[in-house]
Amino acid sequence: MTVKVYGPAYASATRRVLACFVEKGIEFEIVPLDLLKGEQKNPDFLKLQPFGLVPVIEDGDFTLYESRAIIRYYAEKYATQGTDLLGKTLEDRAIVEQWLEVEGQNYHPPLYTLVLQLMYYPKMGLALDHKVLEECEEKLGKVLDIYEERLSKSKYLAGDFFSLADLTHLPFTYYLLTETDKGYMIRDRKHVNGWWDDISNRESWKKVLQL
Ligand SMILES: N[C@@H](CCC(=O)N[C@@H](CS)C(=O)NCC(=O)O)C(=O)O
Repeated sequence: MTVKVYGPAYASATRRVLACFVEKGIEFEIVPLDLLKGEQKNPDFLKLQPFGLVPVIEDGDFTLYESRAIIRYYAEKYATQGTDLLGKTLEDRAIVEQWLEVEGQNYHPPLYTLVLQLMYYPKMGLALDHKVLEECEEKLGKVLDIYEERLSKSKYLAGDFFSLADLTHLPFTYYLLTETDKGYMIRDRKHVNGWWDDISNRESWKKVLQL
């Protein structure tokens, strides 16, 4: 069955879901929403996603929001179809979960603020808060030092296999490299840089960027 993804396809959290769908070979149809017009706050959409954010999926009569919950669900639902994104054992799965949590709790918050300020503030005519930017860069740098150590020992975050733990990093790291002047945070760390080149060159991610 074709899964409906309420988008737009360029939104970073939507891209997380689409990368998972392409890896798993899941058929999907994008239902575009105009975020600039605020369509995500329309009463009909709020019935699907009460926080007024994309993405949301509709799979038959099953509805789910929160991109990380969606990718976990489909990686499990189609465990034997397409790329295995969870590993083979319960322990593999636990390590995948560990790094998914690290991404959500440690990596994403400072990265989100950096990207928000550096990418969107100028377009919105807002002044940058340099103190906040410095704090976020310091926090993200400490997280990336831990990644560097980890990736010096294993090819991917959860082990020697590409998994949801890596995939979840794609959308916002992409912005850091393409929309800010902070790309050196990735490029100057040898193992993080090699890992990024590997995961961002996957066919799935290239396809998502074209959607
Ligand atoms: N934690 C949510 C975040 C979703 C999110 O922030 N979506 C953004 C697009 S990437 C959005 O809908 N922004 C519109 C708005 O803030 O009104 C997820 O991962 O699904």
